[in-house]
Amino acid sequence: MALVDLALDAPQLLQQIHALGAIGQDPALGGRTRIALSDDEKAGRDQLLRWMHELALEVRIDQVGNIFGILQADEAAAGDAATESGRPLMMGSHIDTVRQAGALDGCYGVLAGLAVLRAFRQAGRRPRRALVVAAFTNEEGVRYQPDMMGSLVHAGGLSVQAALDTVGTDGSRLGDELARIGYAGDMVPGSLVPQAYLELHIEQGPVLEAEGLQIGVVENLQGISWQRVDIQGTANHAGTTPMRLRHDAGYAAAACIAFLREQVAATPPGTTLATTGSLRLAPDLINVIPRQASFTVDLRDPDEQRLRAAEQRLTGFMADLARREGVRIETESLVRFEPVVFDPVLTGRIEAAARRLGLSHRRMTSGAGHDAQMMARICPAAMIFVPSRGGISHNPREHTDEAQLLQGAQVLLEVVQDCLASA
Ligand code: HGY
Ligand code: MN
Ligand code: MN
Repeated sequence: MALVDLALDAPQLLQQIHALGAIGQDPALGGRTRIALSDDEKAGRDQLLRWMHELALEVRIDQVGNIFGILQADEAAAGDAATESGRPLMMGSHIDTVRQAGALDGCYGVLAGLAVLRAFRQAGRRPRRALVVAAFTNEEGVRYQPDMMGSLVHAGGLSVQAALDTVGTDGSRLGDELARIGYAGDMVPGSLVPQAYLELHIEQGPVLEAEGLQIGVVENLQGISWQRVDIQGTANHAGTTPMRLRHDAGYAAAACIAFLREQVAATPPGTTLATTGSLRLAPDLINVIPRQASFTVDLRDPDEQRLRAAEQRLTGFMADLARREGVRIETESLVRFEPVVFDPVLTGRIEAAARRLGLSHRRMTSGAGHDAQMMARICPAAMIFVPSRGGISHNPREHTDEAQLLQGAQVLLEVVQDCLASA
């Protein structure tokens, strides 16, 4: 029997997902692009603030642009704000995107959180403890590294100044862009310490759909290692330089990328993932042996030892390759987050909520990084997944059926009610 005696405004939630998805849309290339702190992302932020004000939420923006919409508690029932009993229950995610993204990654969790607060508003009810919806800055990390930056600063893992001084892949300074779009707030990051943090998100992978399940109870999240590799070789004529005399940065980069693929395929139990998403050659001309290659490496594994072993294998391979090919190889670590285990009490509540609502579910690991992994540093945190069609994400074809989106939001509301009832 569901706990919930509040009703989600389903049409409003679906309409807002659609409306936010229209911001930054790219009819020519498909999908939408709202890279962190771009004009398109500002437009998304502005829209989110309008929706928060429509709900008469207290809106606060911190010094790295994290946005918080707050529904204050019923004074009579609320605990002491200075103690655990008075701490808010926080839901959230992000509204920045990768390039040509789907409409759901991040946005779904933020707007479902708003839908939960709207359920209280429309019932004329205040919760026993404040409810907060957060939209964290720069979750994707494609312009400014690291990813999950806003929630990392909130959790105390990166200083405000270091975040503001971060230089992007386009040479811009994060703090300048934040001021330019008008989201350099005054709230000190981390001053909102939640009693618990819940993040509803699309799975972005194939598991739930493949198993015909409706809800993912996310109990852990894999470790992430991002690095940039710069290889310096020697430009030379493609037609006159014998193969044995080349110092070919392009070949060396390709050898590293092939090594990564072969290594993860050959290493049991096959949980390590390796991706090169960005590769640039210079001078990038058909008849010139590349002088320079620059590429990224994204390594992930739920197990810290295996992730570290994958990093060490690549380091050893590159040292040997540099000697063989007479090139110089330099690496820069961009992101390094260890695997995270979410709060067992919260995952138990999610599992119980799915069961009460009669939704099929399973415990699972998150392949993607999420703000919840940063919030887990300062409070109990957990995630709820809904299926992704074809396991597709970071792609305009990202899709989850409306019924599935609403089921996920219902579970979120149910878990919030459960947390409030047990507070
Ligand atoms: O990279 C990630 O997993 C996340 O989408 N930032
Ligand atoms: Mn996301
Ligand atoms: Mn993403």
